Amino acid sequence: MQSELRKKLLDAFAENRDQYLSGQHLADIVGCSRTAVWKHIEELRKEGFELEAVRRKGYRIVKIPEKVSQDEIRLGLNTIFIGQNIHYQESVESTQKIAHQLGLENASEGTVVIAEEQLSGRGRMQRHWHSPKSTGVWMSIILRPKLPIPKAPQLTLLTAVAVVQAIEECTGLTPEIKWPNDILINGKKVTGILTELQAEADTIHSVIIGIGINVNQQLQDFPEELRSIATSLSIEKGELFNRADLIRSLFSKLEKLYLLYLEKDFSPVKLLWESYAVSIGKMINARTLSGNIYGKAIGITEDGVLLIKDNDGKIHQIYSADIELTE
Ligand code: BT5
Repeated sequence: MQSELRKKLLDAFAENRDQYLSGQHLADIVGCSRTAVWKHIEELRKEGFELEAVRRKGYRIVKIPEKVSQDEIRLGLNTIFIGQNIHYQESVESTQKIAHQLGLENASEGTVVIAEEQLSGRGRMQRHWHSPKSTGVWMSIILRPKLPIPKAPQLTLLTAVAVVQAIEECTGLTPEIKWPNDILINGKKVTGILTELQAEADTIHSVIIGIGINVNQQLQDFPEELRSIATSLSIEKGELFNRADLIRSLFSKLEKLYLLYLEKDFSPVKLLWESYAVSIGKMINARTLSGNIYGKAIGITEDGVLLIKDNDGKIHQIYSADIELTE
């Protein structure tokens, strides 16, 4: 209830960014007393919001804190379910871990775990994901599609499309997707996606989609070993970006694509994915658990499986691998 009031208040400020809103007007919109409005405004101030109060005019938001907690993200969020329920913490081991727990506890679809920093962020196969404080987007989203398990990889590809669209919208940069889960700008990794499942028998109970986006890091913020392979939006564009804007845009793109996918299956998403894919049509080396496969990436199947044609003309279906572009 408290948080419902807070959301209405923030929505009112978001819709009237440059105007003063009187205490009474806010109380009417939110449906509470003027004293309650005042209390909420004091709480927002404690969280770092700057709210100007002018006698006989009312309140106006002057500055939003550079954080990615529920309140900053809710300011102008226009989704139905993704991001409507946010678990925010300053510092966590991994947002995946918390999201898994919430998934088991039946958290609603679209629940998101976000942190300012991760102490042991992880990639695929327990690799480390570098997640320094307040410079990137480190989050995990819980979805509950009623799908058979083999379809789950499609959600990684769908998420990649949503991330690319959000980055394009917020920065004007044009990222590319490297199958299955890397988003690159000028050949360097700006985002990684980690899709994990909670399944019962052969159906999905929940999908935990981990997304790590490098936003405001500078080169020296990356450890030595990542400097030649990783980048951030800020390095590429030469300016700093508001992470909450990016997250809102991502929630909105993701929700639209996900609803489209549930209604029309993977085909429309596949077309979009292919338009952003850097690997298709190129010679690649795929390192799989059962060995290396070298050949031309000729496309993805309806299930999101990568197809590689080797030099003998044999077509291999790749379900999971690290790929390297060799041309
Ligand atoms: C991924 O794994 O790319 C998936 C990364 C998912 C991270 C998110 S953050 C929120 C959520 N919570 C988590 O704990 N994880 C998820 P993979 O394809 O295995 O790539 C991992 C490799 O990327 C590492 O071995 C490094 O080489 C490189 N790497 C690590 N940190 C990076 C960074 N910040 N930017 C770019 N590359 C990085």
